[in-house]
This record gives sequence, structure tokens and C-alpha cells, in this order.
Amino acid sequence: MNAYIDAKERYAALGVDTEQALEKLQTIPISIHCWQGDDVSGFDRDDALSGGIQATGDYPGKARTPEELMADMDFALRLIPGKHKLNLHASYAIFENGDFADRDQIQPKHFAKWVEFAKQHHAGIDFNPTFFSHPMVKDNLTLSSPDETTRRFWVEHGKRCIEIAEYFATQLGTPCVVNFWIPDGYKDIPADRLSPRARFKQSMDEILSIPYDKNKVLVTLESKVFGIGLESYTVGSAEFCLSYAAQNGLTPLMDNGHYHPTELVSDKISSLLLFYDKIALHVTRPVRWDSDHVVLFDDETREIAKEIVWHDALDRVLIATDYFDASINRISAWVTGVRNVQKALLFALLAPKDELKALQNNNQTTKLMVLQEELKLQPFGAVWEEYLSRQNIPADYLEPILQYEQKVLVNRK
Ligand code: RNT
Ligand code: ZN
Repeated sequence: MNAYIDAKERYAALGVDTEQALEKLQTIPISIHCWQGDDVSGFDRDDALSGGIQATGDYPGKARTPEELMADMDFALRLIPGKHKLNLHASYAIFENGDFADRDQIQPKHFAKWVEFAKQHHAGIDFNPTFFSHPMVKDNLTLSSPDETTRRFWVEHGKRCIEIAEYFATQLGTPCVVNFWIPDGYKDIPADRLSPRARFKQSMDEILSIPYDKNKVLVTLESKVFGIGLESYTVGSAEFCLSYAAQNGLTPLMDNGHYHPTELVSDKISSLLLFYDKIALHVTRPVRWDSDHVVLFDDETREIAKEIVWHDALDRVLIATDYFDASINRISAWVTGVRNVQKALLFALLAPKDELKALQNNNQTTKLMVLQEELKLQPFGAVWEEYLSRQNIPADYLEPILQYEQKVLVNRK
């Protein structure tokens, strides 16, 4: 018997419609981060990665130019089912014929090539100002710097990024999510925790004072608990970002590597859904710290997906990936991580959620546990493979990637 037909019947016996789940999954866009392909290097300068984040490993084949990064992304997208968005950083500006512009002066034209690339893929673009890997990051501070020249430079950068985001939205006919994350913080105990946050607040007010179309540009604010070398204090803490977003009509962004290890983003989603129209996520895998490992089909990824799907919040949660592993084939990292987010979503779609919620409400906690455990052993793989085959995507992605590695990646020395 066909494995999918069998799976369909087994799920139907539990009250789950696999066809409905497959339909739904196709409609969920994921904002795929460009920075897995080149270890967050970008193209605008040669500075080392800074800002308390680190890509570790030296696997061959890192993309060195816009052409290489686009070719690699193109290859990865062929192995990822569905229609998605491209997530860019400002540091991926493309300067042609020596037309360099610093971060406070970048313009839409520096991203025209990306628009072309997105059009070829029928994809929208999301965007991120790059407040790191730049000499104007002074003493690990940007928008919260006490040095007015530094602070102004980065305020201008933020404004330019909103303008570029609006350009993406206009060109591509899809809203652009522009995510603000600053690395600002102190390694050791500060004397003044308030003033940097007051300056960050002031800087965000200044950036957001430029006119922009709120239907086209959706501003998100990402918090963080600590960074490498910034262990004692980060300016953009959870409380700061949530409060600022709430007061200013922004969308909060939670990265699941940005909390204390026992805190789970899966437990935070429902609270934010009650207070915000939309929320945004960076899906990653922190191993002991915010290490940005490739996303796996693991408990927390499934739990995050469950919170989105079971609360019917797919149109309110903006899902993006954010990880960077330089120790394995980077294309496989892209495909594995994005597919795992999709698998987690499918897994959540393949559950009798109403029955499970009723069990909770009737305090039938024994049955609730047993049923949730049984769901793990349903023929989920057959449904996933059916999804891939309907989208003409090969289930085996390792072989083509290894061929591409031999043909293309190993030649990048
Ligand atoms: C850093 C944040 C941030 C970055 C990217 C590159 O801890 O997660 O989102 O990873 O912007
Ligand atoms: Zn992030």
C-alpha cells in the first residue's frame, strides 16, 4: 500500500485531515536569512564579524561575492518546498563600479540586484540594518552611544534602512519586515544602566520620525539577554524592546537564542499574541549559549510551531530563520534548517488540537499526555514526503548538495 494513503487513514482515525494540513503548509512563508551562506560577512566591508555574535568553523565553499551567494541561495531554494521571503542585511549592499556608500548613506540602488534576484524567485524581501562589523561601532555601542557622532551615524543608518525597506515593498508588491537589533552592551557591571537605554529610546524615536508607509514597512525590534564580550548588560533587553514596541506600535521579535537557557520562546508566544497584533520570530538553535546552530526537528522547534498553529496565529506570526554554521556545508545548513521549521509546522498541523485542548479543560491530563506521546509515533514522515513530492522537491537533498560542493564549492579557495 502507498505509504501516504496509509498515513492518511491513520491520521483520519485520530480525527486529523492530512490533505488540509498539506494545503495549509504551502501557504506559510518563511523569511530565509541570506547570512548562512557567507558566515555573516556581507559585501560592504572587510571587517571581522563583531557585535557579540560568532560564526565558527572553516568548511570550504563560503560565498565570497554577491554572484556566489545568489547562486548558492538559488540552489538551496530548489531544495526547499514552498514560496518564501528573502531576508537581507544592510551589509549585503552591492556596490558596482566603485560606487561605495557607507552605512549612513546606502540607497535603494545598492540593492537593485537583490530585487532582481527576488523577482526571479517570486519572493518578497525582508531587511535588517547592520549595527555591527563596522568601525563606527565605538566601544561596542551604536544607537546607545554617549558619543553623539557615533549615535548620529547609526540613526542615519536606521533611517536609510527604512527607506530601503519601503523600496523593497514597492518593487515587490509585498510588505517588508525591517528588523532592528543592536549589539550594544557592556562586558562588565555598568555604573549606569539607564542612560544607554534612554539614548537607544531617543535614537529609535529619531529613526521612526521619518515618514514611511506603515502598510509597506513593518518595523520589528529584537531583544537579547547577552552577547559574547557583552555578558553583564545589553541595552536592548527584553523589557526594553517589548515596552518600546508596545508604546510605539512596533512588532516585537523574539529570537529563541536570546533568553536564559531555561526560558522558552514557545512559552512566550501566547502572551505576546494577547497584546500585539503581530509578532515576529527568529528561529535558531542555541547550544549552551546563543550559538546559532542549524535548526533541528527538535522538541522546542515543534513546540514553537505548535503554539503558532494551534492558536490559529499563522497570519500573525512572522517566521524567519536566523543561524549560521560555518562547520558544515552551508547549503545543507540552509536546507536542513528551513525544512525543519516546515516539518515542525506540519507536525503541529497533524494533530487533533481541539480534542487535546478539551482534554486539558476537562483535566484529563493522563489521556492528554498519552495521546501527545502517541502522536509522535504516527507516520509523519510519509506525509512530509508526500508534501515534497507534490511540490516536485526531492526528498534526498544530500546527494545534489554534495555534487554541487564538488562541482562548485571546492573551487572557492
Ligand atoms: C544576534 C541577532 C541578530 C543576528 C542577525 C545576523 O544575536 O540574533 O538577529 O543574528 O541579525
Ligand atoms: Zn536573531
